[in-house]
Amino acid sequence: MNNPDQPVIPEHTLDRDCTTLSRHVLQQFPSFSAEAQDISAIMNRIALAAKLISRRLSRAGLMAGTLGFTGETNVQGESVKKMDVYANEVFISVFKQSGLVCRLASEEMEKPYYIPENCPIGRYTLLYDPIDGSSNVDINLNVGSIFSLRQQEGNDLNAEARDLLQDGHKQIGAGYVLYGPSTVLVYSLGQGVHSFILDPSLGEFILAEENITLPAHGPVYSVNEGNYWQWSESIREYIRYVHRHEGYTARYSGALVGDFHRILLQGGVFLYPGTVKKPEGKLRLLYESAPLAFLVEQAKGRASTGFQDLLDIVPDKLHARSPLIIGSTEDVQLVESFIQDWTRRVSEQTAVTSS
Ligand code: AHM
Ligand code: MG
Repeated sequence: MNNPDQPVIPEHTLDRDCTTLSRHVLQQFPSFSAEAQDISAIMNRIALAAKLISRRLSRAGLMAGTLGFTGETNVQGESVKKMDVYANEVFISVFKQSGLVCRLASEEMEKPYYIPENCPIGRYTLLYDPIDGSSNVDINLNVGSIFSLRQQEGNDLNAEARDLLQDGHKQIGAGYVLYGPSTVLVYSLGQGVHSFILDPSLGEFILAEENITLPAHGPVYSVNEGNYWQWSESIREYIRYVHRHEGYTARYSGALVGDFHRILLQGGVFLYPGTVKKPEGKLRLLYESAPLAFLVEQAKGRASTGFQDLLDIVPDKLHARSPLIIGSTEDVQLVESFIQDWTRRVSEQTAVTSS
């Protein structure tokens, strides 16, 4: 019962406002260890990068030098946008002189970027896609940033970062930032998936939802159907199946982070399959697909290439690509069944023809 002599304090609101990202990260660890402090500091720097990028995006149409292309092409052969360059540099800047992260690797840089003053104290590598879905920047639609944290192994700083060529289970943590009507940060350190909303008046990410879990099935399928003509028959069969059955609805924004966020909260499946000419698909494993696979598994969903769990894939190079099917367990399984049935039928047919 309330004590009439005490002021009435809106406890719930205050507790909520005080559950900031850094406090939440520290709560993920059993003790206030050096590791806990390091990871909490790393997450704080990522949050700072997110705030800087969010601020620039919100003024993009008003400031000079924010919209459009630079005229350069990145290591992927894609045209670079001014916002890609800015966001890539923001991540580098926030980690300089931090003693936290020795090495950064991003979609926009051919080779990993070493920060000598942070090594060897900082034994982590941060992999990131600074602006995911950057074709949306110029039309004021949602974009994102994706990140993945790995332990740095070995001291061979000048080589090809071969220690990063390991499966997705090796990630210590992963997450993304969605720059939409509000700026949302979602992360996992292997103990559930948690989301935070940026409160611009406080300049803090405040807890929105803890331990997010996906339903086993959802109505949404999210795929670029303009690629229909390039797909193998297995994906076409799946698409014809959803067209002919009640209960499915299509949603596709052109930015993986936004499309994945919808699936995470409401269930369903996102797919970016390979094509006949490019069986590895478009999305990059280490800083796009694997971090989201890490999150989806923590949220009781699944991520697959069609043949195996995405987290089991070992990339052969830093910018390796992989097909991605990600979302609710039953929906991912349905897509896999089309791919695997078709592959089995083709190999049986080939066996008959060649015998
Ligand atoms: P980007 O990181 O260079 O922006 O490319 C990745 C994006 C994803 O966000 C999105 O799912 C996909 O590319 C869209 O590609 P497409 O236009 O072929 O559908
Ligand atoms: Mg991307």
